[in-house]
Amino acid sequence: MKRREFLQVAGGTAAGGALFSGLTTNWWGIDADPIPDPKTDGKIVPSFCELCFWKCGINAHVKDGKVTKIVGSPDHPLSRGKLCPRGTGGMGLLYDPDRLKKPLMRKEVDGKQSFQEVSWDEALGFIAKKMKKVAKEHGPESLALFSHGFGGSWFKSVIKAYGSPNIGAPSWAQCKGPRDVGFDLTVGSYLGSPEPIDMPNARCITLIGSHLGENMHNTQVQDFAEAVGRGADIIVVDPRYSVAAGKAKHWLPIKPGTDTALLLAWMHVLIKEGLFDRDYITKYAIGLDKLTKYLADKTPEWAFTKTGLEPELIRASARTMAAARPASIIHPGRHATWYGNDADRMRAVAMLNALLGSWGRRGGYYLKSKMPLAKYKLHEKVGRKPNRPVADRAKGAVYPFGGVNLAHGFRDASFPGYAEYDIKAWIVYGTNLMQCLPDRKKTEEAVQHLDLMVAIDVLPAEITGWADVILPECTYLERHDDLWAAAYSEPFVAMRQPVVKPMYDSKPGWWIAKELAKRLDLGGLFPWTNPEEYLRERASASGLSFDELKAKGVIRGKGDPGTIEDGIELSFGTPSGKIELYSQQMEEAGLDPIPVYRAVPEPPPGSFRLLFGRSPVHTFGRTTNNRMLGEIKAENEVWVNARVAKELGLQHGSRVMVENQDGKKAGPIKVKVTQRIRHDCVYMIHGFGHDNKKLRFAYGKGASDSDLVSKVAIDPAVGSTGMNVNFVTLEEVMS
Ligand SMILES: Nc1nc2c(c(=O)[nH]1)N[C@H]1C(S)=C(S)[C@@H](COP(=O)(O)OP(=O)(O)OC[C@H]3O[C@@H](n4cnc5c(=O)[nH]c(N)nc54)[C@H](O)[C@@H]3O)O[C@H]1N2
Ligand SMILES: Nc1nc2c(c(=O)[nH]1)N[C@H]1C(S)=C(S)[C@@H](COP(=O)(O)OP(=O)(O)OC[C@H]3O[C@@H](n4cnc5c(=O)[nH]c(N)nc54)[C@H](O)[C@@H]3O)O[C@H]1N2
Ligand code: SF4
Ligand SMILES: [Mo]
Repeated sequence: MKRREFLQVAGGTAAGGALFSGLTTNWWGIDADPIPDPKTDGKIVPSFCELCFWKCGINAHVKDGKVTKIVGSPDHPLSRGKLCPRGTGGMGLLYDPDRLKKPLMRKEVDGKQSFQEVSWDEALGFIAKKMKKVAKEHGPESLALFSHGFGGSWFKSVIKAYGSPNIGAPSWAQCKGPRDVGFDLTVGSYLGSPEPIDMPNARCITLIGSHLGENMHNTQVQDFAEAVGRGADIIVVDPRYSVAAGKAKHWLPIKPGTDTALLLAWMHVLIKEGLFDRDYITKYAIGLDKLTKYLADKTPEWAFTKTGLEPELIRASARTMAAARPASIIHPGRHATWYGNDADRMRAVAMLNALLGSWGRRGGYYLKSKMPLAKYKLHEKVGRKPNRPVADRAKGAVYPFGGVNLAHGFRDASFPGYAEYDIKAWIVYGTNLMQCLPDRKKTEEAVQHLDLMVAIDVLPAEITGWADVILPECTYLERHDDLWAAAYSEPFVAMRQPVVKPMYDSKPGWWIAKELAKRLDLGGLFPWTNPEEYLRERASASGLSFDELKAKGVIRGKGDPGTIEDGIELSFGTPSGKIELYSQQMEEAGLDPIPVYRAVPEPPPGSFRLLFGRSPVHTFGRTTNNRMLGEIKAENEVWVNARVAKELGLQHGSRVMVENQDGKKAGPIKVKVTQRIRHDCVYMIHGFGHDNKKLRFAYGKGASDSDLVSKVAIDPAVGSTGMNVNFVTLEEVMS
């Protein structure tokens, strides 16, 4: 029998709660003191959203202890009084009947494994004991913390103090890693989140993939809408006619995987036709001569043979973006892990922006500001210092610019002998590794090698079914988190506070972390009894009024000037101190100093490249069980080009199984027959196709693209996993 069978999580019962009354009452008792809501006669509590990672300011309306609606905070720079549909649907998570309700432990009785409800004391006692054993037998470095989402900060502090450097999230090597590295190599800055782009003042915005409007990061979509409303030119490069493409002056339906060729050809046109910002480049950049020479033969005609895009369309779009410079943005995107040559593509994006003179310019990229926050014990280096390197890469593997830990690397290091030492324990906070890491089977196998596996979640996501212990965190509407000092055009500090008390026997992350720390003899990290005490002290040490934070949820600061037009003197964090159009760093690492277009394998005849993206009303798989949002979109479809569908005999609404090159299957899923996608690829929204029955609403609805991403292409500079390299066939299911 497997060491860990996948178990469906049983829901908690009300009766269980009485057993552990010492811990179940809301002894911290801190509903924020809210202000009356004149319209509903209820209360309004300001806080910030966690339906995705953008963290907009919310005003939650509460009546009789129940949240009645959630709206955007007018005071908060990221929401400006508006939310995206997901944020508005936060009650669908709070009142989700499938929520995790009590701590659960995997127990084996007569050879049969099941989850049993236990007290917090038993669950945390067990975890602490196992963690001590792992530390003693294998060293504390053998524990990996996977943590995604703002609430993970408490656990990061505990795990650092415990002595492990192995902390990672899928938001790097499965998301923006290559983008940040591409920009860092070129202009000396990771872009981070929110991206520093001044879209409201842009006169041209070019989107490469980046499907704004479907990708629903609130402020960006507001900014994009403002730019469109003002008549900015929009250029969209996407094999799919995205929502944003519907607003575009030029839509470039590119052959997937060939964007670097297009970027090189665009730069060729800007240089050849003298359309680039020569003064800016002369002052701020190095390597123009080498780049010019390299680009000599990267003509639109050359790019046509790679991308399938008409040379005249390439020229016309290059001229459009140049006419608007420097208020012309090539959007950096976010989910950049596509083909394994992604850092190079993103370098080309950064270089094209440089030729347009957009870095540090109004209507281009601004430099962010941030308000300083006082450090507290939690943020200091305390506890044991790790004395082994991070275990995220194979022995001998070198990713010269992989500055951030690789989440899939910790998974792989759980197989004996892969890394310098083995990972023996996982704590998984707020990330559904079974859906977000490529090659799910490998993730399932990795779990079998562990001595301890803990999942901290709000829902019975697939990952929880593989845990030894499941800890039910309360939702973002029921807890405090640490202060957030955002780096943005205008700096601000925001505070999350409970809108209502935690339901069931769920607990806030800070409480769970604090109780765990105590049992690990690290209690000194949390020298306070309730978080208001800590937050008040930290706010005041940072020169901020806690009472103002509590009343408004946010304090806005005055930013430094962010653009040349505002009066900054530009400097760059690259080795040369300039924009690098030719990268010595890459050359020294044995990689290409100028981005090279490299063809990626093509789907064999009869197969299609699997592409995926976002729904405006869902965040990955974390909202697909949300019944409020499910009313708008309850399942995904697979987009199939109309001509292809005809050839395959598929109708709109036909149900198909999707199978990839490795025999992995997903579905059944409905077909969306559309002219809005090329013939060589199919497309799905990520986050559907849950197979944990305890997600009663989402279970079995649609299909999971993750089940089909069994192959990846690793970026040699970053170590990130390009995932758009899987090919699928469709087979109709007759019912
Ligand atoms: N509503 C909603 N919004 C979200 C999220 C969410 O879950 N829900 N998630 C957030 C997160 S964490 C991220 S990282 C971002 C991701 O959002 P983006 O950064 O916008 O993601 P992409 O992968 O660039 O965008 C997918 C688009 O790229 C196109 N595409 C696929 N392959 C290619 C190609 O080879 N070339 C080109 N030019 N286009 C291609 C697809 O057709 C699709 O339109 O969204 C964020 N916003
Ligand atoms: N196949 C495929 N893989 C992908 C992507 C894709 O498009 N396709 N996208 C990639 C990208 S861009 C990213 S950023 C990653 C994201 O991948 P994940 O980090 O896995 O993101 P989510 O799917 O939002 O999973 C979040 C988990 O946190 C839980 N959760 C929600 N709120 C809370 C909370 O307050 N506390 C706790 N403790 N848990 C909570 C949810 O129930 C869910 O289980 O996935 C990457 N992987
Ligand atoms: S973009 Fe939407 S889901 Fe994300 S934080 Fe803002 S309101 Fe919440
Ligand atoms: Mo992401």
